Amino acid sequence: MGEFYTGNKEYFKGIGKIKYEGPKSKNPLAFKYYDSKKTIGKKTMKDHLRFAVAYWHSFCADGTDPFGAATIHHPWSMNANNPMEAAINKMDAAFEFFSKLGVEYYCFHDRDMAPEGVSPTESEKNLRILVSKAKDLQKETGVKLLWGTANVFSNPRFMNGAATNPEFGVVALAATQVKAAIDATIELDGEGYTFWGGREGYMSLLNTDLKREKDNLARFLTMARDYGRKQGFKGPFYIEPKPMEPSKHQYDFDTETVIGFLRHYGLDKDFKLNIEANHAELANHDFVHELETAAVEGMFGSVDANRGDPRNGWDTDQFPISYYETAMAMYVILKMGGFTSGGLNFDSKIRRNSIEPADLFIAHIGGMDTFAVGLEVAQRIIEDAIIPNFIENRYASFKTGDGARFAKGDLTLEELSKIGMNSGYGNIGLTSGKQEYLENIFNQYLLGI
Ligand code: XLS
Ligand code: CA
Ligand code: CA
Repeated sequence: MGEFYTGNKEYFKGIGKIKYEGPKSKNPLAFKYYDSKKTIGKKTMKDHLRFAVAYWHSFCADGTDPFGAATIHHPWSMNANNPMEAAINKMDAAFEFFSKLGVEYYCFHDRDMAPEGVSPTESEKNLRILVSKAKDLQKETGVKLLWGTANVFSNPRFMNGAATNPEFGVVALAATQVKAAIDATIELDGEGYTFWGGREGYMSLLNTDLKREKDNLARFLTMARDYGRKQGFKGPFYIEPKPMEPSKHQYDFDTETVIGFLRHYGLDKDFKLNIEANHAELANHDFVHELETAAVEGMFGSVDANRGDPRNGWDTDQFPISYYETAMAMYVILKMGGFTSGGLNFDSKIRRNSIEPADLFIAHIGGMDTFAVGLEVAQRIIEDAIIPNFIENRYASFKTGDGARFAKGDLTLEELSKIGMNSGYGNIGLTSGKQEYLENIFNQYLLGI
């Protein structure tokens, strides 16, 4: 192929391969900080960041919101004679976009890629046709699949949930989709498979058997895990926490809840976390809190890169723009050795009034630049080691003497209490936490000083 892929028709006309032009460039269609080949530490930016484009937001979402109709009219859908033709055109547009932007990965739901048919058999057939086209385009462009998933929340049949639905028949229909989506992920060499429990939760406890629903969810995930492994899928399964919306309460509330759930049901060896920034915010957590919580438990998998709006409480899925947030995120990710199977998937959508085709590029360029800056800042923090050393030294009292015995689990409560008794009140523990000092240093790193 040439510099980028175009099918029978070029959808993003007038936009070529997006290039790195450096921080002084005013070209909206150029990278200012993301220089794919630049080495940071031991790896290139590209290998650190493992960017993915989300098929659903970028090629399916049309700006519809609860108060108004579509504003973004995709040429690949508008001029097609039927849903399958639209899906085929959409895939050409998607791979044109991936190859012009220069991302390594994409992510998809079954229904983003192929339309539902009149029966489960026809739906599977539709998906297989598009998967075979995707396989060819992946080969042609070198773009890879980060993860696949099944949309078992949009169709009205899932209004009461998928795996947690009170009707067994709906649970079985969710299984037909999940099985086919796992097959598609394997066929496309996907590196992971995601479960986001959109409607796996409840609206009211007056109609819900919470224990049964959680058991059913675990049973369903176990079956999916067993099927995937039987078919030779070696990658991680991801659970993506979200506290609410569309349900009032979702079972995968946040990282800590999901880890507890996975361990309780014996799924923690095969499942990891896919952490979304906006969902962290909805759970009243910082994004970095969710990342760190997963990382310290060895459960971190992948990231859905986006942001919410601090002034409202719903899932706005905006593109990341905060250097502070991406620097903190990349610091956690670098500290634990970087991504293994996961990556940074832009689960972000352009605003309803961003209606020019170029807006989709500009949004992704901004997100990629923001993470590139975050990566550079995080690398500085690690190389300089002031912050990591500060944290290490803060716990120095657990490294020697009785503190070390405590850390090893060698003390009883009686012994510990006696140590306290003997030491007296004195000045123990009155050491400054130095938060402001560390925040100031962090700001210096942000400006590259
Ligand atoms: C919705 C979720 C969804 C998952 C994939 O809020 O973010 O898009 O990432 O099903
Ligand atoms: Ca997401
Ligand atoms: Ca979201």
